[in-house]
Amino acid sequence: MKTALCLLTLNEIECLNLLFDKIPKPGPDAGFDGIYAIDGGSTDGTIEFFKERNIPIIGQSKKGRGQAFQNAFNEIDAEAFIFFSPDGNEEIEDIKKFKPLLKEGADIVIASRMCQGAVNEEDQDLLKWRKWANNAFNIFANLFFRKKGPFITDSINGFRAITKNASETLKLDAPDYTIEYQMTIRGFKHQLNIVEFPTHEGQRLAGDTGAPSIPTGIRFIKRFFRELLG
Ligand SMILES: Nc1nc2c(ncn2[C@@H]2O[C@H](COP(=O)(O)OP(=O)(O)OP(=O)(O)O)[C@@H](O)[C@H]2O)c(=O)[nH]1
Ligand SMILES: [Mg+2]
Repeated sequence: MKTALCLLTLNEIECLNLLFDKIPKPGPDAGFDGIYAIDGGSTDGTIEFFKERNIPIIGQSKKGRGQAFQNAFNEIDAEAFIFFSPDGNEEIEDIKKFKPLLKEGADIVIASRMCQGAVNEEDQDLLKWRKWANNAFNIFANLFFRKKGPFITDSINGFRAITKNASETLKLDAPDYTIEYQMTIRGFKHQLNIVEFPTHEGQRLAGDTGAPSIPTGIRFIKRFFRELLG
């Protein structure tokens, strides 16, 4: 199964300098066959970083993380896509866990920060606002859209994979950070086979978040109702 590792970047040079060399080279042991960057218009040297390493770069004429997913589906020749954010949140060691599950028949594979054996970046904190909000969005997705299959614990996480076939079925069009939520909800609606494994979420290594909590939370609420009414 020809699988593409898609690095999603918007001004991530500081983090790339810290972690890129830890990402394995494509091959059977790595769990992917090609590596690509989908870049949202970086101006901090991220693009030059990829060019120096001969990583194919897919640019974006339209802004947004969701748009980056759509560009990956449209422009990369692969049977499956693994999405990876190179900022420290996601465990490089887990990249190889997706392909075997896809080959076993999963349509979507999610690295979960919420299931047994997983770690969320807020687990050390007393007040886990983001985790609680994510759990609330997650429960609503399961409650309103899941028709069969197991309860999904992390319908929002970006560290995930999807087959080309599933991406075509779901016709995803969320332009922003709600793309994963839309993918999981539509996966439920189409009764796709969604599989999770536990992961450890790390802290962002450097740079700034592109997803401030309150505006992003409002987008999630709007996304939920659009999927419910649409
Ligand atoms: N291609 C592309 N990537 C983006 C865009 N917006 C954000 N990203 C990348 O998506 C990943 C996740 O974004 P973050 O800003 O880290 O969001 P987050 O993980 O919710 O927030 P943090 O807690 O700060 O890590 C990062 O690798 C970003 O560089 C975009 O418009 N296009
Ligand atoms: Mg992040």
